[in-house]
Amino acid sequence: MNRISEFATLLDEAARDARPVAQIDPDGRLPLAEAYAIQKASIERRLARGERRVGVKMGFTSRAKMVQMGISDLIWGRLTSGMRIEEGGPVDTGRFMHPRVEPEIAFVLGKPLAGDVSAAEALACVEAVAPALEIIDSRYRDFKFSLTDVVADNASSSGFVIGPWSDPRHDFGNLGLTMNIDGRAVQVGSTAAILGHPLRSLVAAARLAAGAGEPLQAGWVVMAGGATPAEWIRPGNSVSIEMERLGSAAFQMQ
Ligand code: OOG
Ligand code: MG
Repeated sequence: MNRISEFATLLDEAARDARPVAQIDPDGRLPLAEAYAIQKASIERRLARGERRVGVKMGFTSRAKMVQMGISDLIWGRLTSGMRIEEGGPVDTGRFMHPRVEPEIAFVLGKPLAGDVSAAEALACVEAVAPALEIIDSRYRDFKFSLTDVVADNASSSGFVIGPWSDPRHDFGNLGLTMNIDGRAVQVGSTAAILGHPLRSLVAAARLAAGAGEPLQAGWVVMAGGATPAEWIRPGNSVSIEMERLGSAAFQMQ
């Protein structure tokens, strides 16, 4: 087995069994392209188990997240059907190691979108936008990683919850939001924290996904990235995001 499939298997099994592993590249020696190849190979193992590819997630698109995790490069990961959590529904905590949650905005595409596009071209391909929550659960011990570690680990993605879809023609570039745990607002922010406007995250997703030979497809979801720092979550927590005009999304940690 070569290094790529070896690390892909390690990370996929860590996620599947909810058992954290040591960092694979603590000193950041691995080429970034190899880290993305590991990510791709680990997602292929999920697809081989019957999950479907449903979109892309962006990471470190806000300063708050970059500062929290000490990484200042934009990264992306692959979303599969197994990561989708029903809005309002219970989430089995046993599938996580040390989960965190962050408030995001999600796009669903009505048309394929690829390459170097303008914000206007990207917007024309968006069918709808929605408030969303992402559950991240790094496969590395103590949630510690280098840039290449987290890229190989599919940008820590573990679950995502999407609220009601809205018409994207009303500007969503500066919508106030709160993230609540057990009825208490634990983070307050705005969609403007995501690269100044979340559409910029979609533009980057179109470029990066096409560059990897996997252009964004009609029907795919794109998660724009956390607007605030992430918060730890535990069994029993009730978690929600409330976004100005777009409404709310929630889940319950069982
Ligand atoms: C990496 C994932 C970053 C975001 O929205 O910025 C991310 C991590 O923080 O573990 O999902
Ligand atoms: Mg995120």
